[in-house]
Amino acid sequence: MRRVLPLKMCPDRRRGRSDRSVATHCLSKIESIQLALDPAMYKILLTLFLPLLALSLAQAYNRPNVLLISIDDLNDWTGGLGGHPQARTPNIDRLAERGTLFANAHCQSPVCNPSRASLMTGRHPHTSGVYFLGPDLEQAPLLADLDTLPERFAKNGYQTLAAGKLFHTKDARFFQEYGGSMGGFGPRPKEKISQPHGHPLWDWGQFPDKDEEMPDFKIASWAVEKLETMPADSETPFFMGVGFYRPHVPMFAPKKWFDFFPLDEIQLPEVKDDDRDDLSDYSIALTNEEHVSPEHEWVVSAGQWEHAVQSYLASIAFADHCLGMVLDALDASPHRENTIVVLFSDHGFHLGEKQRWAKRTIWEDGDRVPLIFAAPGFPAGQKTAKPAQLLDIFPTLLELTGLPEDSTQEGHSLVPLLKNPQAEWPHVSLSSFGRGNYAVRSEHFRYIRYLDGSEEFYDHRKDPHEWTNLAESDDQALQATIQEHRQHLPKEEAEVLPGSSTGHNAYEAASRLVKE
Ligand SMILES: [Ca+2]
Ligand SMILES: [Ca+2]
Repeated sequence: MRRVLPLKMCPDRRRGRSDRSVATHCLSKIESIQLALDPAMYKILLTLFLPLLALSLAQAYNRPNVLLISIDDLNDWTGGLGGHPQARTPNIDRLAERGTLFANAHCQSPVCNPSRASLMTGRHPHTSGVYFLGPDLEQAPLLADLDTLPERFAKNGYQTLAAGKLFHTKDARFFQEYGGSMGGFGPRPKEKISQPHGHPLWDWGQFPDKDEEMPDFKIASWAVEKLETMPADSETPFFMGVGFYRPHVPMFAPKKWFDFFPLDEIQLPEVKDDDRDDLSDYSIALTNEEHVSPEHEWVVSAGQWEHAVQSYLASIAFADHCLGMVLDALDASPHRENTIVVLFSDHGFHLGEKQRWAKRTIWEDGDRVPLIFAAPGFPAGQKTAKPAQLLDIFPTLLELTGLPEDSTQEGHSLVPLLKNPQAEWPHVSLSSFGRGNYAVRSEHFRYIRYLDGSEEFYDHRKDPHEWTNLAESDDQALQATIQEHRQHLPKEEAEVLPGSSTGHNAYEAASRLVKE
């Protein structure tokens, strides 16, 4: 007599076939066994295994698609996060209305490469040693052999495809199908528009003429076409990545996006002139020396502050429009009811706050990011202030899609918060910028400890701009709270893997202030 294999043991599963095709295949095998068995024995076997088979088939057929959308260098200037009163993000806001907005979400590193390497592998920078713009995750010994997020889904029967920037570079390595970067950071004019000196990408203004010339428009159009043409009754669910490049510099967008923000009506970020007086020399050096972004003093004296803020707002509005194209296509497609949508940015961005520009700080302006999960079957229109991390995305998606749990992941599944945004949540968010420099963000506080031992502590209930450093407060209750936050600092820290980058240079420059 031949033995009937439970579905989990069906050998076809090991040949990389989708759950759905495996289930169908196993069903046909069971049917063929009927012919070889005594009818009574067949009935007993059927009674034993049919419920299991039915469950497995239902799981395979119902496994949801994943649409993972990234917006590069977008800080909290969105409707739901309230980072800037003039931010225009109707599509980010409508996505938030469909799911849960994590209003206290933070990157693990305020630079593209380490942030995305961490998100895509589920490992902190202090585990991998990838703290800065280099090395690439494939050059990091601890990351090289791990599944990245799309690879894990591919191994579990998903069709994976992407266009634009999901990883820091070379996305084609990690997706089965890659539509291209479509021109990446986009076309540039023959001469710079606003910042004549400095890094070639550092510029802002109205350019080019039409949306159709923008890479993000092409990336959105690629996704629209895929959503329109992928059959709903496909055997395999999809994992689609859509990575937008704006508002990353150059902060260029066509004129019509600037017209929403007349220059003479621009509201500048709230900045306190003496904000840096309560910071350590190390803190200031790490976040300013050797950086490629323009100096705040130059931006102000050149009369460019309003124009740069306008350009960032216009770039966000344009990226949001491209997001809207994709959401419209999803809604018009048969995939709407069976697709989990996740939206994130890889880190924050300063536009003059703490007298500086761009990323590369572990303050709220450098770390806070939009993070939205809209998953079928979960409550909509929710917002939570519990601390969330970008490296929570990986385990959350495993749980939402019913893929096997991965205990090596360093993040936490956010599913309890998708069910109840007020759920008990013992976790904090941890960010770093170089070995020894960490920020611990809890529901109400940010604690920072730098390599030289200097500390900062901010109470977000009273001080959303992090103007008042309370680290040396005499208040005993507050000191006890600070001590609680210190407990979350990593106990083990990987060495900084070598590379050539702004982060490496700033870290090196600040190290002169560390006493032996
Ligand atoms: Ca970025
Ligand atoms: Ca201050």
